[in-house]
Amino acid sequence: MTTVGIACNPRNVSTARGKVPAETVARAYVDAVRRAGGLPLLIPVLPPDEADAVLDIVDRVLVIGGGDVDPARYGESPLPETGEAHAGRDTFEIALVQASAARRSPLLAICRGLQIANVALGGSLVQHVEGHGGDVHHRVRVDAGSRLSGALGATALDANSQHHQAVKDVGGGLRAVAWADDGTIEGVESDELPILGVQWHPELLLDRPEHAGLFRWLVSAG
Ligand SMILES: [Mn+2]
Repeated sequence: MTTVGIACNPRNVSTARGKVPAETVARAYVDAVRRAGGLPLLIPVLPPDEADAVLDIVDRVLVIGGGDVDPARYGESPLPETGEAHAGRDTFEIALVQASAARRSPLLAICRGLQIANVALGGSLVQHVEGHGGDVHHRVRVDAGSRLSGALGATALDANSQHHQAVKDVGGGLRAVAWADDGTIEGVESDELPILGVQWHPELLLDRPEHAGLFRWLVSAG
């Protein structure tokens, strides 16, 4: 069975003992991997030099949503709209993306996952975009002939939108392959590496085959 390591979102959660730090993954990601035939394994935030040991165990990686990446990671100062970063998560996920790339191990990056993957490969982010937060839906146009359109089985689709940041300059080896009508980059991939990144949340849209196709790609690619 293909194992998919899902990088956790570290958060403080309320318990009977008050707030405690926890490693979290929304159940929708777990179900999405299982429905695609994969075995999901949750990966906590670890020291970056342990990313390689994780990849000795899991066949591929899913990097999920969450808070903003520290703009210092791409050489900018934070704007007022930018949220506080989790340094440990940024550091570990950058190492996980770079280690996956070094091994040419398949990687699916969703929302913040796309943003951290782009930064890990040398790209930068728009720190605030209007009109993509809340839970609006918008059309996405996908480059015909791209790996992303192959995984989706579509070159145009309706996507949800729960982000306020987006890709600015694409990282080395990546290229933009999907856009909203306002020009916001909604998907990236690489010609050399088995990486797909999308800015929307396909795990919440599994009743539609195009979105489920992204998880089928993750489980079966390579
Ligand atoms: Mn959007």
